[in-house]
Amino acid sequence: MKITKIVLYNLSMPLVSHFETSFGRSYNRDCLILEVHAGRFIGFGECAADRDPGYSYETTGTAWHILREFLAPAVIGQELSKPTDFLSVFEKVRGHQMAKAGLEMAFWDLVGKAQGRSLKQMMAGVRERVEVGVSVGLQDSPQELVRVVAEYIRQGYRRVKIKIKPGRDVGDAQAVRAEFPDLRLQVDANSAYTLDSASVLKPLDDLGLLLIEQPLAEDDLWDHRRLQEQFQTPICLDESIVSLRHARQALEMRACKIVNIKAGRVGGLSQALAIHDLCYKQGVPVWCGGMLETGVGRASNLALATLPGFSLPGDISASARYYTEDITNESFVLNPDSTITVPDGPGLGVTLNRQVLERVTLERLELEV
Ligand code: OSB
Ligand code: MG
Repeated sequence: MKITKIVLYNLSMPLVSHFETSFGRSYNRDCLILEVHAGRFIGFGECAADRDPGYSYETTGTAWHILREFLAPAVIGQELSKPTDFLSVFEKVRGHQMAKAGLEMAFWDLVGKAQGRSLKQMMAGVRERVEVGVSVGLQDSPQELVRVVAEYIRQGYRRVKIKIKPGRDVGDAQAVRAEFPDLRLQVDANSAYTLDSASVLKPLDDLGLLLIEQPLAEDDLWDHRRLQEQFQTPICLDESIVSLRHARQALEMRACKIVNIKAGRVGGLSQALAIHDLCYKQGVPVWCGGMLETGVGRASNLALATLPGFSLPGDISASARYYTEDITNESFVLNPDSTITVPDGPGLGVTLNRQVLERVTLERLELEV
C-alpha cells in the first residue's frame, strides 16, 4: 500500500467530569488524531500524549513536531504492507513512543480495512467482550470518593481503581474498602513516591488490593524491586515499561508482579503484543491501561485486551464515563457483567463523526507527497 497523505488533528475534548491524578487535574483531554491515506482507504489512529508533560515527557506539542518533521515524511510516498514495516522508520527516532504508536495504530486500521479483517482478528484475539473497570480520579474528600465509587458500582463496574498521592492514600483506600468489602479494588500513584516515602503505604497491604500501580519514578526499576520485597500486594508497573526491553528487565529484576500495557506508552500495538507474549509465557498477568481515549483509541484498547494474557480487567470504561459527545459514531457501553463488547468491523471498526471532530479540533495539518 502506498501512503499518499497523512492528516493530523490536534483536539481538545471536554471531559464529563474533571480527572485528577497525583500530577494534576484536567478538565479537557487533549490528544492527536491521525488519518493515513492509501488508495481509497483511510486509517485512523490516536496519539495518547496529553497537553501537559505530567504522565509522560511527551505532549501533543512534541508529538505534533515529531510526526510532522520526522515520522510522517519517512512514510509518505512509501510502500508499506504490514505494521512491522514501521520498525525501520521508528528506529531513526529516539523515544517518542506515543507519536510512533499513533501513526502505527492508523496503519493497523488501514491494513484491516484493506483486508476486511478486524483488529482483533489481526492480533489473534480470543474473546468477543473484555472485562473492564473504572479509574476514579482524586476527589475533594474520602466521603466524596466513596460517593463517586458507589455511583460507578451502581452503573455496573465491578473493578475500581482509585488514584492516590502523598496525603491522600491509605485513608482514601480504607474509606472505599470499609464501604465495599468485596470490591475488586486497586490504587495508582502515578510515580508520586520514593522508596523512603512509600513506607507510609504499608497499611495498603491489609486491604486485599488487586495491585499497587506505579508507586515510584518512571526510571526507577530497581527501587520498585526493593519496594516489592516489602509488600505482599503485587506491584504493577505502568510508566516504567516503555519497551519490550524494560518489560523483560523488570520481570528479571522482580520489580513488579503485574504489567499494565498501554500501546501508546510502548511505541505501538506491535510492541504491546510483544510485551504481552513475554508476560504470557512467564505467567505474569497483564491488563490494558487507558489514557482517557476517544472512541478511536478505545477501539484499539478493546482489541488489544482480547489477547489471552489480559487476565485482569482493563481501564477501558464506557464512552459516557469520559465524553458527552465522542468523535466516533460508535459509542461503547458497559454490559451488565462489567464487560465491553469488542468491535468486529474491519480495522478498528469505528467511523468518525466529522461534525464533532471539527468542533473539538484546535488545529489540522495535511501532509502529502
Ligand atoms: O496512569 O493509568 C494512568 C489516565 C491518563 C493518564 C494516565 C492514567 C490514566 C488513567 C485513566 O488511569 C484510565 C482510563 O480510564 O482511560
Ligand atoms: Mg497508571
